Amino acid sequence: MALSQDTVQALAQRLDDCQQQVRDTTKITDDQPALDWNDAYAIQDALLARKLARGARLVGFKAGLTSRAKMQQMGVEAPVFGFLTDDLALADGGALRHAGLIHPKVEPEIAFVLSRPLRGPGCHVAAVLAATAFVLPGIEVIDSRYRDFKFDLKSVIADNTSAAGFVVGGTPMPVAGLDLVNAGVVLERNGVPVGFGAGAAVLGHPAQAVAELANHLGRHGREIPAGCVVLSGGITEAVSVAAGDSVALSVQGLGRTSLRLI
Ligand code: OOG
Ligand code: MG
Repeated sequence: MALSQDTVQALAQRLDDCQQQVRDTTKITDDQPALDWNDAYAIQDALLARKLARGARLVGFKAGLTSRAKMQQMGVEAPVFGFLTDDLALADGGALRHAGLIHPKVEPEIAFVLSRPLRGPGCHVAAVLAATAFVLPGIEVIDSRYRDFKFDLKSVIADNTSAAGFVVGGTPMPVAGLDLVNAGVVLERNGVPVGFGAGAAVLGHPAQAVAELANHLGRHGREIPAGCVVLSGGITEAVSVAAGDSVALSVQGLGRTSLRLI
């Protein structure tokens, strides 16, 4: 760790305030060039602690920047991991206030829910599939707290990987017999298809992102608990949304989910 505990807390407060007050900020690595990976995740942990202290509950985890399309769009080269709290969860078809967000985008994902906890190191695709209760289509809303949605990997980790909301579909499917690699994905905005892909876009198989999350948490002595939601990462580029937009996702074999910006 290159930063003091006080600096970690102050940076978490800065990002938390930006989210609550709906304003952006410069990347934290601009002021703290020495910030290391442990600092970045320590700031994310401090952000989670602040939310839990306000009464939020941890309901899941997310992997991000797991597809080439996302890595190229954001100009970064490796996956990142974040947390999901209950205040981010929308009901299927639910609405999110655009005025409560800075510059939101949506992305199509495959969500996993585990029947057994998973802990790395050594977690792999088959172990994830064996521990998966069901999968669902998921739309993630991301809203970087950084100006113009521009960041480096350490800054975006500290900012809980831009997490701002999510919805998952209502029909859970067990993974046995599903082809998550070839599963076609169509993202629609206002009825117009705007993103296309297949599950393989995420690290060759979306369960690989869950395995890497388990390995990441294992390095910090933690696990993915049974029953929580895991978003495996955007399959296509993220798409900007405005107030009044409706967004729908269909994933072959998994059905549809949708949300609205009001
Ligand atoms: C970082 C979060 C990326 C994903 O699914 O790739 C992410 C960002 O692009 O703002 O959630
Ligand atoms: Mg995402």
